[in-house]
Amino acid sequence: MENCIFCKIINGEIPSNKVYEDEKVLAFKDINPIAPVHILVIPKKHYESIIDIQDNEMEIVAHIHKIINKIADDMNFKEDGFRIVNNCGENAGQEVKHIHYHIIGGKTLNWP
Ligand code: IU
Repeated sequence: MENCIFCKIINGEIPSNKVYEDEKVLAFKDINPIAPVHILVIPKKHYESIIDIQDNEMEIVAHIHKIINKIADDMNFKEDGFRIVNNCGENAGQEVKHIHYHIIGGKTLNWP
């Protein structure tokens, strides 16, 4: 989508520190990490948020979670734990309007 920064990262117009890529998703390091490990997982197809993903397209969400599981394994997070965050819309403080799942870990995390 034009003017979407994450679409530009997917297209290679803007560089990123890639962690994983396949035909449906891209995972890359967050440019402003809030923990020792902070990775974003995004679908290559542009959706603003989960609200825009139709019932018959939910397979992509399962795929994203499968890749999150793989990355958690690669990072040795499965014993210590980690956090998955998906900010959806204004009240959640979603800044980038291309759905993304944060993988945050490598330290004890406070909540909220
Ligand atoms: P949020 O869930 O929309 O609040 O998070 C957006 C994240 O995208 C945030 O952690 C930014 O640091 C991150 N990010 C990035 O990694 N690369 C970019 O070019 C931009 C934002 I703009």
